[in-house]
Amino acid sequence: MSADAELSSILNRRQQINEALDNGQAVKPTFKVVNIYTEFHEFSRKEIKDYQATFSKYDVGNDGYLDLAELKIMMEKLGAPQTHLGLKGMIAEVDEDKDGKISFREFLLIYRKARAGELVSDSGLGQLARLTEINVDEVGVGGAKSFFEAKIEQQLRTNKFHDEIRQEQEERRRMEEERVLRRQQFQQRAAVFQ
Ligand SMILES: [Ca+2]
Ligand SMILES: [Ca+2]
Repeated sequence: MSADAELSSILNRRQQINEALDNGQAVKPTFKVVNIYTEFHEFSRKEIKDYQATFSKYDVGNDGYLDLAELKIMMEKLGAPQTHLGLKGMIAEVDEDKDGKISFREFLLIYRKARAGELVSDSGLGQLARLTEINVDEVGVGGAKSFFEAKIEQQLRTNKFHDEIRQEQEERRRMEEERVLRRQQFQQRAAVFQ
């Protein structure tokens, strides 16, 4: 859903609630509105739009889900056909609500896992992520692989960078504690001589 569509759906819902309340009707709780952009903060808006375009392209039935048949065709089109069991396994790996199909949110989980280095590169989902992440026609499958590995490496470097910052903060905190302790010891010794 685009940001505009998301906003208008929220506003519509609010309007419905207001009208229902005006008419003295009970308001049924709706499902939680999940903001994709907030939940997947590691992706830029552009990246999420690109993933959305990929998702829509293969959601041929246009119902907002990739079902097994659509995923099968998708993997064939990407040049990485999977067995029936393989396809079921791919869905199960991200099917958090267990409805047997992949919602857009679950689709994003694939890329989250891929970037965190949590997917085996040659597994079904690993191939899906790699082959859709970039334009394979432009760089070829080999280029796609190295591009994707570079992306994972970049992510790991970012994590390492954060680790280093944490370590530095920890080190500073420890030194400050030692400084306080030394001053206390000094003051105690000084008190003895007073
Ligand atoms: Ca569908
Ligand atoms: Ca699902």
